[in-house]
Amino acid sequence: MVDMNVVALAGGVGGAKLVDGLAQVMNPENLTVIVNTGDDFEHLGLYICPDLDTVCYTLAGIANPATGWGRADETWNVLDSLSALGGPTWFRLGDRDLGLHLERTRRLHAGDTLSQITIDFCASWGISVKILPMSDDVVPTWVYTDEGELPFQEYFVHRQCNPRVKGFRFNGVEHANPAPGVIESLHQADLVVICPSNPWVSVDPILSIPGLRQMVAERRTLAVSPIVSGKALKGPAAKMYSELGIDPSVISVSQHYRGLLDGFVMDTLDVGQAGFVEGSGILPYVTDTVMKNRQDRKRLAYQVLAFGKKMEKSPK
Ligand code: FO1
Repeated sequence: MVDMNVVALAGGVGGAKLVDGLAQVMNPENLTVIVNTGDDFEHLGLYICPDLDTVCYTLAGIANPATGWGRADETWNVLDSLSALGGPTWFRLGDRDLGLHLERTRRLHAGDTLSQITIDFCASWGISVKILPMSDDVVPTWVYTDEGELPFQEYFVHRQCNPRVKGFRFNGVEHANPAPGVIESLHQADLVVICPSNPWVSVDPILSIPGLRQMVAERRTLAVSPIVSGKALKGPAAKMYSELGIDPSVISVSQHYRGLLDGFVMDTLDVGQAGFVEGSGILPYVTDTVMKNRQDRKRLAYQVLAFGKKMEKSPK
């Protein structure tokens, strides 16, 4: 078991996999996960928090293994009857998943905070790792595209990431407060791990909460690349880089987090770029970063922590 206090910054499926690995090799009380809430949106009158749910379902061992999001052993009776009435089915909500959205929405309407609801849901799921939303304020991500500005899930799911991106906006982020526990966890962090999540729409919203980028810069921090040999393992990260005129490489990702990183974990397929990363003052660590199963997650997490422990805090 590793005794460092670790804070992980995570978004969707890729981040949840590494968090699962970290939870397998650490004492749960030493691990805090700050989760992106920029993907959150209201749909069918329900308030849906996809990245919080993906991280929690994964840690609870009930995530759909095929998609990474939503529940395992799911049924679709509600969506089928909704469809028969002409309702929108582009965002697929399964019967078990809907139970969570109904209860979260009920409690939010009753005045509970997202962070308190998350604490209670994690207790119900037997998750002892601390899971914190980045903020209890609503900070929806909007995507500027060649077809105009789209709310995140409209771009990501309804339009299947097809529109060409021009930029992103985290609505209201400048007035958002870190959720309770976020500042304290970063103060106590021996290591901050930026998970292999989409830098643009999963990590940047977290870093854009006032004060958080500075706090991360002051900690010993490493990132695990979500890009392997120019491609994202899942989702539109590489496509976004290209559409923004940036080469979708591990160097680009390490530069995306410039000023924050002491170390950078990249895949063996990108070993040729390790020298460039090191030349920019960031210590590279090359290993197999593709997590095909829970054993891969555990192995990568162990390597990341061993690297983080050895990594010196470099002056930034
Ligand atoms: N992603 C999809 O591509 N299609 C879906 O129908 C879909 C439904 C869905 C339902 C609940 C949930 O928690 C996540 C869901 N996601 C779906 C993923 C969601 O779009 C996330 O924002 C992505 O995983 C990016 O983080």
